[in-house]
Amino acid sequence: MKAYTSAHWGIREVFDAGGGELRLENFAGDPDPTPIGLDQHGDRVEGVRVRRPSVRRSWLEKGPGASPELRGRDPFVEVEWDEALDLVAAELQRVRDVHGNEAIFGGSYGWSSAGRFHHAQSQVHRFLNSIGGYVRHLNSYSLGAARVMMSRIIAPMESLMANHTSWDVMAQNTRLFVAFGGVPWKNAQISAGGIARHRVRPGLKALREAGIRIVNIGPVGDNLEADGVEWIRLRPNTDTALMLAIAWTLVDEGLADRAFLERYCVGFDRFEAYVMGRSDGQPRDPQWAESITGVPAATIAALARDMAATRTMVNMAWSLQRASHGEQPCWMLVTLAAMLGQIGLPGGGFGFGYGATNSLGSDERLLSGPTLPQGANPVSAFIPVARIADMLLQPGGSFAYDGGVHTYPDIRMVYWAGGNPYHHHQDLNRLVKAWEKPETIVVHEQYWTATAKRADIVLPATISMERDDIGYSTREGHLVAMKRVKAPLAEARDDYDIFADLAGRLGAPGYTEGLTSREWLQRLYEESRGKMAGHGVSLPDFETFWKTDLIDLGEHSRPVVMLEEFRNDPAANPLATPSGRIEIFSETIEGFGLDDCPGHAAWLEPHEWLGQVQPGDTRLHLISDQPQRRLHSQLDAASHSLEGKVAGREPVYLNPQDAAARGIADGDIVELSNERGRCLAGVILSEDIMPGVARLATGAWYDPDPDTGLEKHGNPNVLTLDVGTSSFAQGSVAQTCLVEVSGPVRDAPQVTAFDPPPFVVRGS
Ligand SMILES: Nc1nc2c(c(=O)[nH]1)N[C@H]1C(S)=C(S)[C@@H](COP(=O)(O)OP(=O)(O)OC[C@H]3O[C@@H](n4cnc5c(=O)[nH]c(N)nc54)[C@H](O)[C@@H]3O)O[C@H]1N2
Ligand SMILES: Nc1nc2c(c(=O)[nH]1)N[C@H]1C(S)=C(S)[C@@H](COP(=O)(O)OP(=O)(O)OC[C@H]3O[C@@H](n4cnc5c(=O)[nH]c(N)nc54)[C@H](O)[C@@H]3O)O[C@H]1N2
Ligand SMILES: [Mo]
Repeated sequence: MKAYTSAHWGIREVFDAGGGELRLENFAGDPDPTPIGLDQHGDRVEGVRVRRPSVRRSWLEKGPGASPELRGRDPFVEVEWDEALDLVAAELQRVRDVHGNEAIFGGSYGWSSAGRFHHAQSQVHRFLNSIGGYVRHLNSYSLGAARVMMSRIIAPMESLMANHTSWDVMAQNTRLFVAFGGVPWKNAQISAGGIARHRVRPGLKALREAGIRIVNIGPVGDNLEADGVEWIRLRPNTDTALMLAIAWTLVDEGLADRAFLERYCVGFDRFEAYVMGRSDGQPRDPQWAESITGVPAATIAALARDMAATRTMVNMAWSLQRASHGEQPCWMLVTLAAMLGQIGLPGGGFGFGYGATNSLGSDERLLSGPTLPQGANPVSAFIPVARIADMLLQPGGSFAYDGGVHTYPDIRMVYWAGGNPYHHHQDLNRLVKAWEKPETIVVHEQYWTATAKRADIVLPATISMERDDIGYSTREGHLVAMKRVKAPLAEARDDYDIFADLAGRLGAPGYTEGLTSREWLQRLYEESRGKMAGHGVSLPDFETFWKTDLIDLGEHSRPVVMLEEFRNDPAANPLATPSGRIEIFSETIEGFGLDDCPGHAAWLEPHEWLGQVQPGDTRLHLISDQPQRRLHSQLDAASHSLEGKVAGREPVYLNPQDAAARGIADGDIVELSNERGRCLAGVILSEDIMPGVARLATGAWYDPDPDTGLEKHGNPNVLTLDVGTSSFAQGSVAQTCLVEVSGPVRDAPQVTAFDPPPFVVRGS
């Protein structure tokens, strides 16, 4: 073996394959490794790399703001690095002089690469801070609603995520595991920062071996792979209604744990009045919930009794809050678990994302690893991350967020490194219009993604294997010397070196602090080593670490029970909420006076859902979940992702009943459409998706036909809705979407997503 490398999907061993080629193999210590990324090299993927600095022709010839409608169509001109860096530096200078730093959007959301130092998003933030700041984003697409809600009512998501009850504790103590949205091992292939040991499939297997009953609730049946799982089919976006009816039954039958609610919570009486219908005459009983969710009332009532009768873990997927009123399932999950009274007991209470990434339920020790300091940002303007198109379209407009009202800044320049908004954002046709507003868009990319193709200046970035880095992820139990194993492709450079040269041109020595990449690795490692020593973990010095290649922190494992200290002594260990307890009713949120987020969990109708589909209306609810064969849009051109396509398009899963009604067969190409856009996809028929619902994973590279606007490859974000979850958290609502499905489509146009953009020589 030559060295280790690490990615969000796992640690890899790198071997020489002869003839200058490399071969990647799974880390030998991983009990359940994933195939993602093993094929990340080779001509097919390298053919999509950005090779040289490239400038959009109109921008190069006519300057900032030239023909913004040609972004994505204009050819590029390749230029020398010095010229590209001079152009970027001069443009940053111009925008700062004329409009100030608050005209630069540097939010730069995205997952970029694992590795603690060459983390593109941290680097771009640090760089922009060193030249006077930038407009930032708050929260994530992952947990837009949850982050704002959970910290108001129980605890910040960071601390909840890091302290989920571990799989070993559940195997020993849980009797009933109820999952809203499954425990998809496909998603647990990933952990931000890398993985030594994939634990979700082994964890689920252990639950079954321990005889634990598993109930999965949702529109999709194959997202909890274990023997004997009971699947309750539920209409998308209606989980809150179902949980309310469980709550109603618990109250009605005297099964709610009044002692727990009294001691550890505030405001149950307000919620109780709502759920029982005392406040508005509408009891949220199982009959009521049946009409909304499609789940039989008797099933709901029986489940409520079973949950109260035994040690129950209630889990919810993150996808539930990536939907219209996504705050409500978060609040309802906590409310329901509180009523069951098992929060803080081994194997009871709630989970929020078992399976969403590998780290949830880990028993590896909680230690903070090496982190690149980002510096201070003097600019105060921000957006909730998913409000980017609103910001660009409405400069000076106002938006509500977490109880406040704020103003959208007037953005002239967008700087992105390590993310792909033409993958992650909703309603891409709207983003296309918003994207015409800035005068200049600079993107650092490894690949010719749809975002790179729509930039004015594209700077080629190295991939992890082309640079030295340190791999570490909280609760994943490893520290990896990620060594450079190949030379950068063509003229690709590290993001750090690009920013260092720009900082030099702009007179901002604070960015590098005079250190080389290697010196930074050493500094970050030594700082982290000091912190770990404080937690009783002794690490070797940097030189020894670099020679050792990999440090396994696994010997420090120990079982975790979420919120155990709080339960044991709520006075000594209060929560960071105003009351120090779980807020089933929140005076604070009620005080914000928002129609779309009242003072307790409630059922609020989604913007689009099956409840609006009347007889004769043929629309289906579209779920666009995370892809099994890649991380978002990353490595979509690699063979593992391509092998999953149907007729060269992203697969759309349809129930055979819905397909038959439309004359569609397995393997057909179909068109999905609504008033926002149209795309093609390849059909897989499956009984694991309930009638009325379609599933098209996110991440197929965006590939619109320039003449017809038809997206040819299967990117669901031409269909999804671009509004906030509510005026409280403003998260993304990707899972709230109705579509028509029609077909079969004959003579479908070819997919061109993986073609690099056109190039011309200067002046031609
Ligand atoms: N419809 C729908 N949309 C969704 C979701 C959904 O469920 N449904 N999920 C949402 C969620 S939860 C998320 S987190 C987002 C994810 O959205 P993103 O994080 O934006 O998606 P990625 O494809 O991971 O994009 C990362 C980009 O960084 C680039 N990159 C990697 N390493 C480096 C580096 O070292 N330097 C530079 N300069 N670039 C690098 C990669 O090539 C890639 O283009 O998508 C969101 N969008
Ligand atoms: N392989 C792979 N793994 C990933 C990622 C990836 O791109 N690829 N992305 C990572 C990231 S950034 C994140 S944030 C996490 C996301 O983790 P999640 O948000 O939990 O992931 P999803 O796959 O969108 O949804 C999980 C399940 O919820 C179901 N579901 C959707 N809507 C509803 C609903 O209304 N009710 C119910 N009950 N179920 C519903 C979906 O069908 C799906 O099976 O995944 C991470 N893991
Ligand atoms: Mo995410």
